This record gives sequence, C-alpha cells and structure tokens, in this order.
Amino acid sequence: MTGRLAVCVAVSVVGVAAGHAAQQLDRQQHAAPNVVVIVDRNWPAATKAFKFPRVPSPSKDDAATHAKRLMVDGEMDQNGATLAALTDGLLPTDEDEPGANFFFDAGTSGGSFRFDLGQVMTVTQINSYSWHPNTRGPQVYAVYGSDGSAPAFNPAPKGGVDPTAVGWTWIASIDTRPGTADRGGQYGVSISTPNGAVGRFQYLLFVCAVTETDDDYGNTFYSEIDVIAKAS
Ligand SMILES: [Ca+2]
Ligand SMILES: [Ca+2]
Repeated sequence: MTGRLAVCVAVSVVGVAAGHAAQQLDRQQHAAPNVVVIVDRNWPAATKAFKFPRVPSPSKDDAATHAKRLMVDGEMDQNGATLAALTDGLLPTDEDEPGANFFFDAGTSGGSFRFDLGQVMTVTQINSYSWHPNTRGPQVYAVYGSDGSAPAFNPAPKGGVDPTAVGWTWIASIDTRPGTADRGGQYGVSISTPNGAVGRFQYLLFVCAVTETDDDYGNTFYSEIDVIAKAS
C-alpha cells in the first residue's frame, strides 16, 4: 500500500443555504499529501453552463483535449458515448443525456480508462464533471499518474492489480455521493495542489466504481475530464 498515505481533506460540508443550489462536498475525499480536492454539486438546479461556485467550468482546450484515450478494463455502455466524450469539450445540455456522456455498461461494477498526454507534463489540475438526475450523478473513482519510467510499469493494469505496485502514483480517491437520499445533480471535482504541481505525468489512470448496486444503473454519467498541465 505504498503511496497510499491518505490524508483526509477535511473541509466541512457547507450545507445548502436557503436559495442556493450549490453544495460543497469536500468531505470524504482522500488525496496524496499536498493534493487538495474540491467538490461542488449543483442541485437541484443546474444548467448546461456547468458553472460551479469554486470548481472551474469545463475546458475545450486543455492537456487532455488531444490525449489518447484507452479503455483499460470494463465495458462501455452502448447507450452512451465513447471515451471521446470525456475530452471533446462538449457538454450535455440536459441532466439525462446518455449520448453526451461516457459511462460503463449497465449491470457492471465500473472499470478503468487511461489518458496518454503524449509526453511527460507538469500536471497542475485534474477536473472531472458529471450530470444525472439520480444515482448516476455522483462520482466515485481513484486517479493515478505515471511518467512511465518505472521498470515495472504496467501501462494498463486491470482490476485486481494495484496500480501503485506497477509504476503508478496514487493521486486521489474521489467519492462525491452526498449525504442525502436524492443523489442526482451536476458534480464538479477539482484536484489540485497549493504548490502548483500535482505531479509530473504522461499517463493518468481513472479507476471508476458504481455509486450504488441497488439496481443496474449505478455507473456515473461522466461528461468531461480536464487535465491542466504544462509541458516542462
Ligand atoms: Ca476538456
Ligand atoms: Ca464532453
């Protein structure tokens, strides 16, 4: 479990104040030392603008825009978009728009995918976005980074393989499920660090889990994932 020295980013929940449709869900986020996770939830009202109180809105021009995307484990849902939807800069215009989101197949427990940024970069932010009226709204995933240089590097570790044992560095484990019966909404997650560099990575691995197993529809509708980085 090397590299999993989790520190809780213990910022208290700011409840939904009267008249406000945004909620801050920073609790339950675990991240590597010096990595900070911010979670905003637009609920019950949200718009196609994906505008959040703190999390930046999705970008059409970021280091992931031209990343090579690879399905590492699991199956995509044929009712949804391919992994390209994660980096195309386009956003769903409605809270339940399968064709504008990537999600793992119904009835499966999730899976994993990888971004290849093309070269080692200094990653300063990883921002993920999702939107659904029900249990496919929240995000539950772990993200790892690698420069690909470790002798034991496995570029595509399947489920059951601990990525930290094969050349990956754990960055954060995200769980934005709110403490409310209604889990729908538009979620924005921003992973960053006060010192400017989350790490130097060419590859990012996202290991996604379902938000619930009460039915077959617990896989998150992921609308976009941005990587903010500089090539140096
Ligand atoms: Ca983008
Ligand atoms: Ca998109």
